[in-house]
Amino acid sequence: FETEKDLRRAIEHDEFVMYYQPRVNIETGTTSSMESLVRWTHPKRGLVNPTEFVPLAEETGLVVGMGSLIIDKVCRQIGEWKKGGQPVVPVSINVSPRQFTDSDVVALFRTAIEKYDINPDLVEIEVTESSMMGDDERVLQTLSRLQAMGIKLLVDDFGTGYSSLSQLQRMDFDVLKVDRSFTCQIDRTNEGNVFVKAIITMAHALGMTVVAEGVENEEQLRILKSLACDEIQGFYISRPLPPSERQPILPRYF
Ligand code: G
Ligand code: G
Ligand code: MN
Ligand code: NA
Repeated sequence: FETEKDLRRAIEHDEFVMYYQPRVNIETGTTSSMESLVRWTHPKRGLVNPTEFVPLAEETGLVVGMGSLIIDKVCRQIGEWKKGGQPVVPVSINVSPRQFTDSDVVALFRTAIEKYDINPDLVEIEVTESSMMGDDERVLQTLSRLQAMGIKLLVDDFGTGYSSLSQLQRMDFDVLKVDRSFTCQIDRTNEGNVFVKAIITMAHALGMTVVAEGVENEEQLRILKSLACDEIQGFYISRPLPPSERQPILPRYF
């Protein structure tokens, strides 16, 4: 449990580092993208996971300052990979609802993309439905502007309370990420498969790429393939890793 004061200091000193977890094409085993996931290098506690501080950051509004650091950090990392001469895959960034309402998120992305001289199609944004629940159209317009820049938009945690059908009617998302809670049912019950199948069919009809999150074993991979899922992410492929352990960044996993 972290205090607000602690978190405020973390932002001032930029105590955050990003880990990267690949998203893999289910047919070819090649990496299509990576999700960036924040970690806090706490001076006393060491590496702290986001489940322990992102909720407090969101409640207090500190997520806006933290999010600005993250956008810069991820774009800088993409620029470094690019300079390293390797082929680079796109990287997705989780953007909290308040980042859309309480900051000029278009300017943040534009500035970082120009600063590190990267192509906007190397940047993707993950949002949950709560980002889009405002009473005005501003968030939708902001998302459209980001998409017009060439940034792909992903619906995160689809199927949970935070992400559902109404969201898909309001925005042309590029990619749908099926929440882990569905994936962990598919190798156990036939009913689990039915839900995932329905989500995949709908997403494809809407022109979206489908990613299953939280894939932990081969059986899940096999079933997802039979259900025409496009991509998988999860411990079966790789845990999130820091850039130093992410070399080469474009392995073929199967
Ligand atoms: O990496 P982990 O599974 O512990 O992440 C837990 C939660 O924290 C996830 O819901 C994820 O969306 C959120 N999270 C991880 N990284 C970031 C980030 O960079 N920004 C924001 N806003 N949330 C993040
Ligand atoms: O909400 P979001 O999808 O952004 O959260 C991603 C989180 O899920 C990260 O914290 C990551 O560490 C975690 N995660 C990634 N792959 C797996 C997996 O295969 N199993 C489990 N249990 N968690 C995972
Ligand atoms: Mn995510
Ligand atoms: Na997710």
